[in-house]
Amino acid sequence: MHKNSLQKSLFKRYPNNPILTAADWPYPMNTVFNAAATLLQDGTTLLLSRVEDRRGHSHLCAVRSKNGIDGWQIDPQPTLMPDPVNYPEELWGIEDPRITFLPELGKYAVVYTSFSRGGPGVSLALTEDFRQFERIGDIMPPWDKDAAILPRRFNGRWALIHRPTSASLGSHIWISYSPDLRHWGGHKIILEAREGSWWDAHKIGLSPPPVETDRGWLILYHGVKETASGAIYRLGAALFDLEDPSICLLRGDEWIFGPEERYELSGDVNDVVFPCGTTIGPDQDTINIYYGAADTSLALMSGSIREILDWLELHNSHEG
Ligand code: BMA
Repeated sequence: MHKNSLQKSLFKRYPNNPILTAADWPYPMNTVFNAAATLLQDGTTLLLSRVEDRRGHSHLCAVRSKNGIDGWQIDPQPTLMPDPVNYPEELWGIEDPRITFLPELGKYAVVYTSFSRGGPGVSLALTEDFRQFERIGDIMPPWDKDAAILPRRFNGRWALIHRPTSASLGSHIWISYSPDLRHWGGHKIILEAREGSWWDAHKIGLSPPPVETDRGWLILYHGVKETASGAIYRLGAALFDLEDPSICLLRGDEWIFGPEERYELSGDVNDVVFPCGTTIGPDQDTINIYYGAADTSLALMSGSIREILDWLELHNSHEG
């Protein structure tokens, strides 16, 4: 019996999870996890998955499916490889992408973690087809990760949600703005990690890119609890103002999704669920969430945006 079986879950796991594992891959590698997701113009689901090779370095590989569930076509070669000669910040790999379609540019923004000697930083590339990429390069220096761009400008400026870490301040979620996607400023904390025994104490980060709803920007974020047997990565929710995404309207008290199934509890890193991408169904309410499980495989769950927002209203708490 699952520990949460007495509580109604907001999400249903796909029964044949995991949807993608190393066994599916057309070339040698170690693991596939933490994939960005988007729906292409023709309705195809594209996942840009993080693939870790057998040196331990990651690259990105595109996989496509007509129904977003099975029949995945995996690119026969890595789609986006680290390029440390031209981008030294990519020395030890590129990880954990998030995709946002930017209608103003007619391009997808792919924000990913570049793993440099200085630690993880945030990099940006633009693409129209996930075959050719225009690298903008490092947009936030180390330590910084878990970033995504919002799909439109606010008062003329693009907005980036990200998670810098510093010894004195800790690991909270920030927003920064840019007139041109290259120069960023106006940095501000928008959601703080809680403290003490909370599930999201000390370290939080954006998971998938914010989802626009009629009540505000829905942010699903991961919270990390340090325990005697290691860290537990779970998912929580918060809602931000539609016109000013730096304003937090609601924040859930409990986590809404955590590791319970075998493939989430055990793998290269135990006790991790780590979503980096969502797609929205034709009913405009179903949210499909693609998540890395135990840093080893890719899994899928779905829920209802309306139910998550209703839950947030009942569970709103700004205590820390
Ligand atoms: C985080 C990120 C994720 C990873 C998670 C658990 O810090 O590096 O890529 O899934 O740790 O190992």
